[in-house]
Amino acid sequence: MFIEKELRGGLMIIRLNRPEKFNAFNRDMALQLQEALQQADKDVAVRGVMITGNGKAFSAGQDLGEVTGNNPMPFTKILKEHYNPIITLIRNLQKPVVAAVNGVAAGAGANIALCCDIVLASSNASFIQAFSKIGLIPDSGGTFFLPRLVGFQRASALALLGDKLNAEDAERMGLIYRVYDAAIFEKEAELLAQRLCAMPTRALALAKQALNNSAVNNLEQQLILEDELQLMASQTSDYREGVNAFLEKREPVFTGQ
Ligand code: LHQ
Repeated sequence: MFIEKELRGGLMIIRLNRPEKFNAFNRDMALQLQEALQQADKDVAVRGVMITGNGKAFSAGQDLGEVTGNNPMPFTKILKEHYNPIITLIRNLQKPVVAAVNGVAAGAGANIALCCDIVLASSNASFIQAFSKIGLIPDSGGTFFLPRLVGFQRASALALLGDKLNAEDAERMGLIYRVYDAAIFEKEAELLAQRLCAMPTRALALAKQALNNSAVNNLEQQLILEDELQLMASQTSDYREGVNAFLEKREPVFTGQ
């Protein structure tokens, strides 16, 4: 299997598993990742997802062996059937998705990480919009997320130059949420992801939906959407539990419902 799944409590840990190829994506790996994300979305026992890489890298993006040689896979097939569904699945997943970037994240590998709800990185990690170095343009949502994360100027520079950005610089420019020293990274990333799993899952999903739409809505549309989604949040049992726990001066116990 090119994707490993492990359920720890409410957290589904998804590990990209082609370490000898720096977790570069071939078709099977892309389809297996889609399947794992779909399963995480459906399974009520799953309250959050963490994606990380086995070995030294997070992911080196597209397996360039698959697009070269005698029988190369057509580009549009790769985007339509591999990467675009992965990005859409992550953004629409009704649970928080954390990217735990353990090493280099390049090309589509970088952009899969950057579309996650919270991006954490090891001090060993780096981010490369490697596309321009081989004559391509950023895909897998790169041209959508990059300018929204770091502003147009930095997005342009990263996309055009394809420079390697280390984790500290990525954190400083707001590309990612947080970098941890490599020695404590795995533990801290899981702690944060587990924390999310104990939170009001429905409300997190609704917040995610609002943020997704904020990229395209104007203020008036966004205020209307917040009104609709807040009403839905207020009808969850986790909302009642949150308020009761506050009034009773105790810690809330959220069930995700
Ligand atoms: C790889 C790869 C790789 C195969 C490392 N493929 N083997 C969409 C539409 C359609 C087509 C094209 O793509 C896309 C989306 C994209 O993602 S385009 C961007 C594709 N990715 C790249 O261009 C990155 C290529 N890789 C690199 O630049 C370097 O390998 C990085 C910077 C990631 C790591 O460098 P190093 O730390 O020096 O490691 P390395 O280069 O020695 O790689 C380790 C092994 O992994 C090595 O295998 P080997 O058998 O020689 O030890 C590499 O061949 C293999 N590998 N990336 N994308």
